[in-house]
Amino acid sequence: MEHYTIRDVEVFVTAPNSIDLVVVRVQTNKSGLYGLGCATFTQRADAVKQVIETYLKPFLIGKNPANIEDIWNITNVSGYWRNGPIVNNALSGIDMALWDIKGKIADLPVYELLGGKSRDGVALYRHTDGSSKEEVVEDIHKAINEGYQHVRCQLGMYGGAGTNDTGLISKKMKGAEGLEKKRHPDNLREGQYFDTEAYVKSVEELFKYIRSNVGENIELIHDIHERVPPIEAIKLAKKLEKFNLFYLEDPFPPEQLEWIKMLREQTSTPIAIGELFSHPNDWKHLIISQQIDFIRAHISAIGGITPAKKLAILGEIFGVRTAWHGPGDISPIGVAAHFHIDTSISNFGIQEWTPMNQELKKVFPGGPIIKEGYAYLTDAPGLGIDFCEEEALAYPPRNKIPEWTLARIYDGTAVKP
Ligand code: GCO
Ligand code: MG
Repeated sequence: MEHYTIRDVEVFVTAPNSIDLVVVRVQTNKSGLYGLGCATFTQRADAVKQVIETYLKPFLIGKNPANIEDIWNITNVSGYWRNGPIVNNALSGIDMALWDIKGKIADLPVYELLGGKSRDGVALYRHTDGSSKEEVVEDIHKAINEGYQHVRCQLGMYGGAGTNDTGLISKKMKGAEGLEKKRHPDNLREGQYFDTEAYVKSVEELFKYIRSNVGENIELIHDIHERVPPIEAIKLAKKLEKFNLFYLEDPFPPEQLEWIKMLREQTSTPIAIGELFSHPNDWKHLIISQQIDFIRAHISAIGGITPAKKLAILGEIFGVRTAWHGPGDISPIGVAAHFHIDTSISNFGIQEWTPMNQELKKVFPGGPIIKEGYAYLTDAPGLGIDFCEEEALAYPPRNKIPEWTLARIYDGTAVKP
């Protein structure tokens, strides 16, 4: 058996879709044999890069890339403090790259290393949105024509439309669906404002309109995005029960998961949570006590493929399916990693998919085939996707806090975004 060693670890931050993406490339002693990984924590991209370059790279050079499990565990404990999103993303970049290398050495796609195909295509959902219910239904019809059988439906993204282009809400503002938003105090501070109550009222209206205009033959998802007081989320979940959602996402933030017991007692609307999780204690109790139906982890924020496959297995044992987080702030390498796990596990639920622009496709050639609401992996070895450094240089990182995270409610109070 040929002996390989890690020769170099490189980190690139690029923004082909105007979102900072963190790419890791692990080079081996065999010329041309390298692995790619996603370490994208877009709101803290540079911090992740520093962790890899300063701490992980010197430690990894000379190591045998085959020992993925050991490398994950020893780098995870190497900082003593652990299970946070910045270091986990750094571990993820390395971890995915090592799985990519192992697949290339074996001349097998990663899903084969994970147990082979449990399905022939990965069912996807895409986002639909609009600033009126009519616009949302129009977008849903478009998605159906594209072949999607599952769609996420938001009215004005999270918390309802209503910010003017300066991000500041003027005093008396028409919210989604003509719902009056509350008047603000004077001297409003900067922020992305939304009105909790107007939002909750607008969502029931939205789903009533969707079901009466689109019917029952489409699976609907809605993301509360942890933006409302817990009791409001329970109220909303009960109101939405009659619309037969595929799942309702993030009713509560990770800091207030104890509310889920009350929610479970009052509604059977399927619940999905997890994109903000980074610590095993975030998901362990929730899954073991069957308090969620879908685990929505952001794979790089928990540390990559190695922990994600274990999380999927825990879910399988307790009847919880996967719905990995797949927004625009994950690189196509992370997306490919999703699909390899989705293709092989038995408890796959659904996969969030954010269509790629041409710039992304140039920077990340190869990858899965997306067709009529399904993703199909090729038989290319490893993760089956590449990275073009020259192209990436054309899209320098932004390195700034995205405005949408600076969420405030009508009186200026900062809230979870
Ligand atoms: C989703 C998410 C995203 C996040 C974003 C954070 O369900 O796709 O909620 O939209 O807000 O990924 O950076
Ligand atoms: Mg979400």
